[in-house]
Amino acid sequence: MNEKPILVTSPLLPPLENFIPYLEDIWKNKWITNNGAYHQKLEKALCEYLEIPYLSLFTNGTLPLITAFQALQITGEVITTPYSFVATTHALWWNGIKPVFVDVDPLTGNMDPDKIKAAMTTKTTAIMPVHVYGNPCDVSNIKKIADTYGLKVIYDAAHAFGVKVNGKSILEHGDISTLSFHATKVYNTIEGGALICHSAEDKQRIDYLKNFGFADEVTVVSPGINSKMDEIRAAYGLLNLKQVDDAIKSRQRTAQLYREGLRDVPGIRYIDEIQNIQYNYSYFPIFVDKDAYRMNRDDLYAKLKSKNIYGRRYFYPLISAFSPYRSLESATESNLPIAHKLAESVICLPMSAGLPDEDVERVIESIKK
Ligand code: T4K
Repeated sequence: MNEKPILVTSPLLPPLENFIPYLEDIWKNKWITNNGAYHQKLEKALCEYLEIPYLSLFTNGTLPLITAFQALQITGEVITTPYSFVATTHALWWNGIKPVFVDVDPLTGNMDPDKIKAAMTTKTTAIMPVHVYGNPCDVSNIKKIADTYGLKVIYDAAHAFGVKVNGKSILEHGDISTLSFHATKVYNTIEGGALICHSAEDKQRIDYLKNFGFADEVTVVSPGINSKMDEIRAAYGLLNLKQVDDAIKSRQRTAQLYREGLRDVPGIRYIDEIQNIQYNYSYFPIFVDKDAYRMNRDDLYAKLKSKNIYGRRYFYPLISAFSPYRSLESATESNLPIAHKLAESVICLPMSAGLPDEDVERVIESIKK
C-alpha cells in the first residue's frame, strides 16, 4: 500500500514571494515587535474582516483566554465545558479559578444551557462556553441565564473565526471572546490569537495587560503579562487574510463532498448545517455508532491510520478526564454522559484549504468499506 499520507490538516501559507517584500520592509525599519506598524494594520484589518469594533492581537490563543479572566477580575468558580481543547480549562487554572464542568448538547457538543443553573453555587462568577468546531453556542439562552444571575460570559471562540449568525459575527456575544490563529486553524499567523471586547476602554486595559501592565513609560496599572504579537507574524497575518475567503470556500467544498459521500453510511453521523449560519468549515467531525457501523471508533481510527489517513480524536480524552481536573466533583462521568459519548465516538476527518478531491474520496471510500 503506502499511499501518500493525508493529515488532519495543513496550514494556510501566504505565497513566499509576497512575504519577502514585507520582510525586507521590516528589516529596513528595524521595528520588529511592540505594537509596530504591521501589528496596527492587522488589528484594523481583522476588525474590518470580522465586522467587530475592538480586537487585540496576542501571541497565541491561550493567552487571551488567561487575560480575559484577569481583565474581568473573575474569581471563584466558572461554569465551563469538558468538550474542548485543554487550553480552555487551563486558562481558569492559571487564574486560580475552579472549573465546574457541565454536560453538552448531543448534536453540536456545545455547552447545554439547561445544565448551567444546577451547577451554580454562591461562588459562581462566570460562564465559559466554547463554539466547538466553529458551531455557534446557544448564545441567547446563555445570555438570559448570565443576565438573570449577574454572571460574566467569556466565549472561547478559538474555532469560530469568521462565523456569523443571521449575518452578524458570533464574536459580538459575551463580555469577551477569544480567537486562536494557530497554524492548524482556518486563519493562522503561525502562532497567534486575539481578544474581542466591546469598548475602547476595555481594549485599552487589555492592551496594557498584554504589555506587562504598562500604561506609559513610568506607569504600571496592573500585573500584566507579555503577549504581544511580533511584526513578522503580523505581516504574515495580513497576507493570509487576503486568501482566507478562498480557503473557507475550498473547505466548504470538502465538507460538501464528505456530506454527500457519508450521508447513507449506517452508524456515521455528522453535524447538520443550519441555514442562517455562515460557517468557516474549520473541522469535519464524524461520530461513530459502533453497533450500527459494526466497528468502534478506535478501530476505525486505527484502520484509517493503516491506510495513511490521519484523522484526530478532537476532543478525546475529555478535559475533565485529564489528571489536573479529574478529581473535581463536576468531572464525574455520571455528570457528563453526553460529553463522554461524543468523546468516545468522534473522529475529525482531514480538512484543509486545497485538500484534493481525490484525497477526500479516499477518506470517504475507506470509511465506507
Ligand atoms: N481553545 C480551543 C477551543 C482550542 O482548540 C485551542 C487550540 C486553544 C483554545 C488554544 O489556542 P492556541 O494557544 O493553540 O493558539 C492543535 C493546536 O496546537 C491547537 O492550537 C488547537 N487548539 C488544537 C485543537 O489542535 P495538536 O496537538 O493536535 O497539533 P499537531 O501539532 O498535532 O498538528 C495537527 C496536524 O496539523 C498535524 O498532524 C499536521 C498539521 N500541521 C501542524 C502544524 C503545527 C502542519 O501541517 N504543520 C504545522 O506546522 O493541537
